[in-house]
Amino acid sequence: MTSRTLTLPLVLSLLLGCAPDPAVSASPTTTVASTGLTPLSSTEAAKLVAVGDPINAVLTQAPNVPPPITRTEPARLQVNLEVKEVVKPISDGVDYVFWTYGGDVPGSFMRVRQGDTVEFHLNNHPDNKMPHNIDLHAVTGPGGGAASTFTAPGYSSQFTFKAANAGLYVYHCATAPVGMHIANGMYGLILVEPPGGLAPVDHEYYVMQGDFYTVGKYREKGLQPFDMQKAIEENATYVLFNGSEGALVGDNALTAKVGETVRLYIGNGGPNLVSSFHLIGEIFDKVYTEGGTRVQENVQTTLIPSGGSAIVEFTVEVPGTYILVDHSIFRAFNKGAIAMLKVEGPENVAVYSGKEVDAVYLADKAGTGAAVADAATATASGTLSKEGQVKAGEALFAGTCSTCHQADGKGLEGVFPPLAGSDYLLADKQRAIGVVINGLNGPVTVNGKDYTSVMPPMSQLNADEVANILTYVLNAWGNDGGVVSAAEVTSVRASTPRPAGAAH
Ligand code: HEC
Ligand SMILES: [Cu+2]
Repeated sequence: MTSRTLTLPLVLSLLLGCAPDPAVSASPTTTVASTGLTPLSSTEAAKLVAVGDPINAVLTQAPNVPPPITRTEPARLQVNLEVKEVVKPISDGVDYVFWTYGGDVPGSFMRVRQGDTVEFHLNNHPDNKMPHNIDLHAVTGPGGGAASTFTAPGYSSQFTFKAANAGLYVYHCATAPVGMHIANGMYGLILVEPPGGLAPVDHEYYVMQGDFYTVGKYREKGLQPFDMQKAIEENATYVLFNGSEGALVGDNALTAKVGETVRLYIGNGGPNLVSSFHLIGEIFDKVYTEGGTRVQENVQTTLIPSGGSAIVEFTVEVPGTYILVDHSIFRAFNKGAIAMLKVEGPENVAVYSGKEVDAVYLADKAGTGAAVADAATATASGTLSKEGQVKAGEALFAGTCSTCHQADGKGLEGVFPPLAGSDYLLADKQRAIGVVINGLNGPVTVNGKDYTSVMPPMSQLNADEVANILTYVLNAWGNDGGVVSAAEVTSVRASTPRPAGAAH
């Protein structure tokens, strides 16, 4: 990957500690091997005195980041943050009661300058049910502000702190039970820029991981309550970027153009899991490890602790869809920890020869994901048609079954039996449901040919998904039709003895 290039005036302004002029473009005059930010010491910063009238801080909702600070003096900055308890989708057809800073998960992004005096107002909306507070990791002082900001519904509280240390900091609620408040989405990021700021880039985005615990299984429909026991056992139902499955996929993906520089402010709210943050098909040119001021270079995967952060920077050189994951990979494919960065622009065959193979990674998010979402909504309201099942099933088949049985359902001679025109499949619907739920261990004869192989149980699929996939299979490639309902799947599942804990 390329190293950053800076113009001489910009370098000088950085060295002199002035704010970089955003109008200065990065033309390749001088190359600087940056070793990180050049912050003041916290003792120096703590002595700075605010200049001028108080100003209102710009707060943004993820994935947006407030603009870089161009002030050259410390200020008195007023932050107004409202806590709202809201019902929102956590996945297609699945709702959850989130507790939020600013209405969204993660909470509003705050950007301040090192040495600023921050006058912090926490407002707990009158419709809320719970008291809340805030612990900002950027604060020096007991509880990071927690005790001073304990606020009942319908009240506001205020405290003031000096942003003495530069870096990217997590904030979160610290009201008992603390784990529950965090698990419900009460966390966000505050960036404390050193006086010289960060080098200009083309795009800055805000992405924050969190783990969620619901009484229902992954993707089980309806309003799902928080499950305290699962949280204590650290057995996450969902692991998500920006608070919902699909928050950053498809039309909501992050975007960039070939040749542009991207900076991600990544946080991990937890409450429990440590993130192995990775961007498939990219290498981080720079990582401000743990959100501090030192830079590590050429990093593939960076570890982000619960209650920690990282700043990553890279240049995109090849067009296509890049997938952000927690590389603890079951979380990506089976708990929702997937986000996308879509890069547009001319191919760059010198760097990469072409041919996109991302479908394997994207599974049902590859493009037809809308059909799955529609089916989920229709199922929840009891109005899903056979056509709806077929459409959703097609998308799920592409992400789940086609790797082995192939997109045309013909399988692979001697290895994977066909589903198109399969006498085995079409003879017995209950048996076919059983194969998908429990897998199949050869020998088996399909259309006169013997297979002695293994199909793993597809236990990650819920009853709706199995029903939709099989309805698609029964109506594709000249198969003679038929419908499989979620109720039939549930009854086959109930009649099959399974080891305890095997159901996802
Ligand atoms: C990892 C590869 C793999 C995946 C993924 C897979 N299968 Fe299979 N499937 C097999 C193999 C191998 C067999 C034959 C097993 C044997 O020899 O006993 C099989 C057998 C079957 C059969 C019975 C034989 C036939 O051809 O009618 C059905 C039905 C079936 N699979 C459906 C599915 C569906 C639906 C999915 C997606 C939910 C799926 N499979 C996913 C490998 C796979
Ligand atoms: Cu709270």
